[in-house]
Amino acid sequence: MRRNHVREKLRRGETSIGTWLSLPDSTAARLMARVGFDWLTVDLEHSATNFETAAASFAQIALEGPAPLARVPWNTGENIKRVLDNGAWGVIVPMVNSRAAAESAVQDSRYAPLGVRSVGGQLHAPNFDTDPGTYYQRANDEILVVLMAEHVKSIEALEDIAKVPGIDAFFIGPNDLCSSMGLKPGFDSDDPGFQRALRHVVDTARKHGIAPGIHVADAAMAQRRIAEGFRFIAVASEAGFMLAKASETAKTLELKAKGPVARY
Ligand code: 3PY
Ligand code: MG
Repeated sequence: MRRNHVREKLRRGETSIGTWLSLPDSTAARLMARVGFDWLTVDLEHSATNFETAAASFAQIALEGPAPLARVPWNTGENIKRVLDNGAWGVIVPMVNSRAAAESAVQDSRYAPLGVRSVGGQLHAPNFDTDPGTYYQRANDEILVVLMAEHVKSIEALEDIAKVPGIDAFFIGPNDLCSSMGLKPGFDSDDPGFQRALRHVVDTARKHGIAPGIHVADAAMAQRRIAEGFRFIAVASEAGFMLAKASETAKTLELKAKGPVARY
């Protein structure tokens, strides 16, 4: 059975860099899987992607080498079970704002005796290049569990959340975090409260042996966040990269845009 290189890297304290897949398209997943990122996260929270398209994307990604991860639409057992059973190597769970929410996300991601994940599915084992029996035995050691800290409530509860065993990384969603603080959504803010929240996540995560993570807009911001101690970094998204390059080209050719484009 293949090892989850992202979980291994994070456990060694190394940095792991990936990106987001926002488009419901397994062909885009295949192409992005050859660029060099450690992992690709299929976003089922803010996209049109359904479980079927996600499963096709997980397969393409796993075949090319990176770890296929899934951001689930919400923290429920159904969502977590379906992405894992369809071949994701890990889950990124949005808006985990309490210890109880963290416990349920971890439990839903692990088979007994560590959790309550139900046994079944066809596509998990092939994505780890193994048979179902081996997968059921070893999945608890390989599945990556990332909880999102993207609300002031999560920042306030983080010390308590971090005590839940089995969390691999905390991942800051800067847009939602800004929004929950009454700030304009964005990847960064000069607001002292926002800056304090980021430091608190890095310090709390480190103290508990959890990797601190964050979504960034571009390579320069990724380098800055790595220097600040973040270890699990998502850079933009395939849609963001496509639009950024297309906009730059259109601008050079003095074509008129309809408006600014989204970056993730
Ligand atoms: C946010 O910025 O809120 C996110 O969820 C990024 O992934
Ligand atoms: Mg968010």
